[in-house]
Amino acid sequence: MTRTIEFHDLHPTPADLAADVLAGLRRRPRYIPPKFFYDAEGSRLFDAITQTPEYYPTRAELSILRAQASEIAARVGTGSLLVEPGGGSCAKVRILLEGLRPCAYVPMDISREHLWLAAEQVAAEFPWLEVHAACTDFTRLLELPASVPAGPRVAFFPGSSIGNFDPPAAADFLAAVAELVGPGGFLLIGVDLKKDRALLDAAYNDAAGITAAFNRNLLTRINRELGADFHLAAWAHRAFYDAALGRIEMHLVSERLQTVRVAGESFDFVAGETIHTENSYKYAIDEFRGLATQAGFRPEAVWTDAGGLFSVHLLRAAEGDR
Ligand code: AVJ
Repeated sequence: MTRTIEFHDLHPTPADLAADVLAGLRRRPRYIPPKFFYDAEGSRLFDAITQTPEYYPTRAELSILRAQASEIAARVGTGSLLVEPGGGSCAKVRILLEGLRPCAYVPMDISREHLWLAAEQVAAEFPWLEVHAACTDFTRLLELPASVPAGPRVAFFPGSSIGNFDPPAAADFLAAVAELVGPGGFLLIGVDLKKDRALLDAAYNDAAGITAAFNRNLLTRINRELGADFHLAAWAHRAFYDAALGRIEMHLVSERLQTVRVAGESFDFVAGETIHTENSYKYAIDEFRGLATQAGFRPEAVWTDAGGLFSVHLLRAAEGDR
């Protein structure tokens, strides 16, 4: 029997919660990056969000991937090296594996335990598949493990995670992916579409309050890990679509004048003051194609779900005519 799974610790150093939270609370407006949502409870709450009736992106993207799996395989071909930045749970890629028959699958994620468990399950489920799980920050995309096999490269970036970057940073990220896959390489990427504000607002304000719990869990995490004293009852969830900026903004709102201690430092909040915790940009199809083209990709195909809520783009890195 051949060995079908390898684990690689590339840049396993976790992001520095203390430094980023303190810097984010000192500035105005206050901002804590969304990557810190995902402790064990935050990851559980995010999974629960994807099950709410209001949060359509996950269901819509899965329906597109299922409907187009053979079309995607026909366009991309078999035997490629399939790389998934941030592919911590390896869930959506399962839909593509039989069709794509990649020479190897490389999920990359900063959350080592989560990644290794998920990678092991994929390797067990697809015994023919060579898996190289790379524990790394996906901003360090270009350093793949040395032992990954050579092959035409395909990157997979589902979930509209691209929406967490502001457009210039999204273009930089796409340019790095273009470099990673090389000329002629592919990117299959899920992108949430601009749409009616009511649907967007509802998706980030589910009636069961799971998104609110997900947002507020950030404060629980900071209390636990940084010895802070955020009083949860005095903080409210707020999420709204800003049509001019084309993004959902999530905030935590201070409901009264209060002082909070975080890692030995004091922060005063007036009533109504917010901590901005997430942006989630939405893109019309042509708008996203423009961004991708700027970053060195050519649009190859795009698919949407029956409701026209979500898009999956197949892009191909330009061959030297940038
Ligand atoms: C994981 C970034 C795609 O922006 O929709 C869901 C995260 N935040 N509900 C998104 C999220 C609140 C999600 N992404």
